[in-house]
Amino acid sequence: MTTCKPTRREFLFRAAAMAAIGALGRPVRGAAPAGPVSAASASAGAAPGAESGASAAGSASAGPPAGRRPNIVFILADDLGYGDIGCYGCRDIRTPAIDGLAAEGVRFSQYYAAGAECTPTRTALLTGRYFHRVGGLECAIGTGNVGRYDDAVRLAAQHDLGLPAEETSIARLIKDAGYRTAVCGKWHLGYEPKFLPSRHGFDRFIGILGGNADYFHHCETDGTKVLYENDRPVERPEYLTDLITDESVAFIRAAAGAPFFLYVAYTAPHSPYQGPKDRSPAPVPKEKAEAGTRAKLIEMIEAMDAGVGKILRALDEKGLAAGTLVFFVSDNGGTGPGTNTPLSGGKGTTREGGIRVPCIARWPGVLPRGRAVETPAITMDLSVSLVAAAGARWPAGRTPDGIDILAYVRDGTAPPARPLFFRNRRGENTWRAVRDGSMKHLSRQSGEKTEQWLYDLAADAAEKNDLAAARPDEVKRLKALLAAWEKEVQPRR
Ligand SMILES: [Ca+2]
Repeated sequence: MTTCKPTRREFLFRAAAMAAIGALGRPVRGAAPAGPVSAASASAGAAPGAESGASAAGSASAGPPAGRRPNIVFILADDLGYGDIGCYGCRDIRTPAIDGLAAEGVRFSQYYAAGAECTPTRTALLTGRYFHRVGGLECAIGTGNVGRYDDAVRLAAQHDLGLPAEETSIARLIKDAGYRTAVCGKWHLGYEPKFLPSRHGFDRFIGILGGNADYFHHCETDGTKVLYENDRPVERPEYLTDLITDESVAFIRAAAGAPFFLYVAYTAPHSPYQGPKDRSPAPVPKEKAEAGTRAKLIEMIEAMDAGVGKILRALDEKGLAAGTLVFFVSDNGGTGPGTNTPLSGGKGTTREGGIRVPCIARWPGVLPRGRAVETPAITMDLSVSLVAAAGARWPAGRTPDGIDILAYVRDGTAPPARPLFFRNRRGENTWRAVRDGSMKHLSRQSGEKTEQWLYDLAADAAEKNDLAAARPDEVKRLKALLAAWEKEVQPRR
């Protein structure tokens, strides 16, 4: 494990950013929370004698009850929109397993993927930090290991497009705390051997290297086979969603002794749009890879939900459900035939539909049952909560950008106020956003042209009523926050 101390630039900038926020006439406490944490019952919290999770970013910790560290199953869907599972209001897709998970746990209504695309959010999840700090990962790595904006193009040419092993991965931290670790599913943090899961603390990996693959032939649109088992390519006949489920179930069934951290990274419902019965002799051709119908998307999400059900049953059958923290989350908003109702925009944008996504957590005896959580949260909060739950610790000097959000949910208290920041790049386009309290400023820069909008999400989650012209001072204040943040998260490479 590599310990990274903050650079002099980071240290100086943090001091400058704090001063800048103070100069804007606000106390140095970040943003007002946009919504209350639903009151958690006292009986649900407990966790007496919880060990410190060593979260440098939050004072509360939902660390493990003494002597009872949970297993962790973190299920990540791919491009699953806010409006496409039952417990978030969807009416044409049946998701009984995921809905059941929400009924037994908590459902976040204002959870944000850190990125508007796959690679950025996965980087934030594994590092617990804004992905912008790493460099080159502000856009999904393109099929065939292609960079899609200037920094990424440069790094790809150097064979450096991926998550460096020097970054602190939560899998590494959790493994070092005594867990067995596995990732089943989509990696998308670099194709080169030096970027593979084994370099980031995963004992086991089976899944695809890149952002998507044919669900039956497990190849990219140029024909490259990308299904790997650990560090080597492997041939398997299964529908990819079922393969990920079966491997996850097998890992759970084999569990013995040490607690485990299982990262289940479904590729559903990302394109190509293939249901479980769509096996064909040849892979989906490139020109048809992005074409999909709502009916096909429904098949894919329902197959994933069936997989979630099998994973939960495997926990039940092993008698592990009560001692396991389960997350179900999406990595960015829906696209194509997906929906983000009632939000606007979708994948690749910093409109709410691009970044506000489903997030469910179940931890029996620690989290309340069947509660909606309105508090805004972001990917790095989950990283911090996972590390705390495992009783793992962040290395000195490696400060995460999240808070232990589950501790606040457990206790029914509001976390410290803070702004949340977003920036997604692709080609000449850059989407930015900052949310502070209920106010959100977002912009789209395309070459020399920049458009901007201001919304009050408390009254207008659908982002229909642009307040930018009416409230120039608020625009100025939020842009200053964003500018300070952008300076602070400058990439390392
Ligand atoms: Ca995605």
